[in-house]
Amino acid sequence: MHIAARSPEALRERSAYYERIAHHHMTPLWEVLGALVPPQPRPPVVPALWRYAELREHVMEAGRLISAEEAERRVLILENPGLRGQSCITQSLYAGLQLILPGEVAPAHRHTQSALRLVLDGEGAYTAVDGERTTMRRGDFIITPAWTWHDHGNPGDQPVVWLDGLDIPLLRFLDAGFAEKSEQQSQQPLRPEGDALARYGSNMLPVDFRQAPSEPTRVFVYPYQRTREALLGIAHDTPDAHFGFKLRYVNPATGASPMPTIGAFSQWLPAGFETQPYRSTDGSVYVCLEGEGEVLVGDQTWRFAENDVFVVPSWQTLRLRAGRSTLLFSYSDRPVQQVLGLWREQRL
Ligand code: 1HN
Repeated sequence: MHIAARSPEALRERSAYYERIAHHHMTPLWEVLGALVPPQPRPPVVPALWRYAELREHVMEAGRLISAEEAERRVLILENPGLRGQSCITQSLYAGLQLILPGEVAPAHRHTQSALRLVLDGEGAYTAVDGERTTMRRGDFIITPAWTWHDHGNPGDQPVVWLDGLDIPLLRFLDAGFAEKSEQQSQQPLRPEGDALARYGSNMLPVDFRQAPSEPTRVFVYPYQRTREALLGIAHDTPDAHFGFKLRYVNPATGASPMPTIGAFSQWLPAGFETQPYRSTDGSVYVCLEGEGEVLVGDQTWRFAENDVFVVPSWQTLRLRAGRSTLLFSYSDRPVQQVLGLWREQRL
């Protein structure tokens, strides 16, 4: 419907009215309705890429400026250029690069924010989650579900760097954040390394085990070797036109995402493979674990290489081209959108 132009006098009258109602903390919906209920997502998030080769020296420099203990967590946050100052990479998710040097510990604490780690550089550190340690190896996907005690340590001889992914902005939005520090620097191991994976991650479960659907998985490490084996084991087949070969990480007891707020995925793109344009409502963070290629988001193109991180905003069209055969990890808030009945995708 065409709306007739208003006279300057009518517009002045309206402005004066807006000022009067502002004193009562009211504002007219009709001035903001289009922005509040857009016909499709209009994220303030912009596509962006971080090159690890350029970041590494800055991450290592943080190791000379502050200890892990003093920092509590020595992390450089990857801030979306469209959301500077907000500590987020998408509207719902956080990403950062964490460094732990030989001999250091990052003290035990817990919080209602859920975290994932993707090990990028160096070996020999560990993460402990609720009394069990796991050695961090490159490409390992490790989780610390909400309210689990966790600490990190590096008894090895190399600096270790991983990507942290958390649901910090989502919990901030919900005002549901709690945190506490442990009295202990490092958790006393209650079980030997590998216990959870043997018990809950071997295509079997303890005979009397029952789990509520929303509980996080007891498996807290998804070793890279197993991820690669799974992807290479299906790569003889015809690749999906939009994904290549893409698998999602699950809670093996339920088939749901490992944690209720963050979904995680790995995909294999054969050398030279190019995906068809695709978009979905879950803004996603990608990490290249192997290979190199090109990513096209909207009308922006970047080359990516190992350990590079890029972000694809909600509902923006994504195309990927692998140079060499390529393994990409990604994470998003998809399980939240799915449980609310909001998630949409479009294969173009
Ligand atoms: C946290 O606990 C870790 O445990 C990393 O390694 C990053 C960012 C904000 C709040 C807590 C960790 C974090 C964090």
